[in-house]
Amino acid sequence: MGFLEGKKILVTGVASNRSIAWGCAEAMHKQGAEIALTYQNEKLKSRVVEMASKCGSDIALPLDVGKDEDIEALFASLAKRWDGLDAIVHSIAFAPREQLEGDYVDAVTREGFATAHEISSYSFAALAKAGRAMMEGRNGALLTMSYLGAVRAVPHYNVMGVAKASLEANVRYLSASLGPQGTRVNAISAGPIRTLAAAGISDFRDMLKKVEERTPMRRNVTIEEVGNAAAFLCSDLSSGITGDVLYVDTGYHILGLG
Ligand code: NAD
Ligand code: 0WE
Repeated sequence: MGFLEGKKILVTGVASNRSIAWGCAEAMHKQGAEIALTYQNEKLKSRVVEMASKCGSDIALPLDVGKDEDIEALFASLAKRWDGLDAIVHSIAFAPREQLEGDYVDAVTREGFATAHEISSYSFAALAKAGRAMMEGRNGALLTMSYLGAVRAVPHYNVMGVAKASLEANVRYLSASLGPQGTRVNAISAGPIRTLAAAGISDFRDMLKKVEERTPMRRNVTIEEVGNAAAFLCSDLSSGITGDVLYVDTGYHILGLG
């Protein structure tokens, strides 16, 4: 029997079969969880519907986290299918493309900063707030995806790093706020993975190669590995862990002079 048997888990951020969110959904389904997926727009709908069916689910709902009405409608729809919710996986980030190029001070703008923070950090609190009622009193878990750029200045990651620092602080504040009702809140800080969000980032290949050469395990991490850690953090096996950031990066973050 899987360690997520009987759990109902909402997974956001599936855009392709390379998405970290997909690694999470598959790993959680394997452990016996019931899964619901969300898709950002109509273009992604049919793909996400099909991927939901691969994890035995017929629940695929629209969610653009830039829209308050989408967030409200999501939990209203979910409440019609499920009597409660055990976990939410937030696997969403966005900054305008120009923000992720060149020098930070040259690139940053008021609008780029606001968008990155709204879509990549505020949205996690917004999902926590809207999902709170359905999660109350059932040992719930919230999980989000971060990156090393939250705590180190990584070239070109720029305002996304500042937004990930906000996201990790969000994890701590949400965990203090929701702990009393039994909801735990954590993040995984994943190593670089070739996904749609990484496509078109110039030099991403070089970055993967550099990490592979230097990291303790001498290879990059996979979405299956991130998914398995995510399954653990959304399960009762991690019942004593909240407010924390778990690095799933083949050890890269422990290096000094890599
Ligand atoms: P991905 O492109 O597969 O997933 C990103 C998701 O964000 C997509 O599904 C997209 O639809 C969604 N999204 C963007 N704007 C949205 C909006 N307004 N409303 C709803 N959804 C929106 O890429 P990924 O690498 O799987 O990214 C998932 C998470 O993992 C992100 O938070 C990213 O920062 C984080 N992460 C990625 C890496 C990496 O190297 N790929 C490393 C560490 C952390
Ligand atoms: O969080 C991310 C990337 C998130 C992301 C990606 C895009 C590309 C398309 C956010 N916004 C956008 N906007 C777009 O228009 N990662 C952890 C992957 C990533 O991106 C980098 C990295 C790493 C790692 C960018 C520069 C340097 C390193």
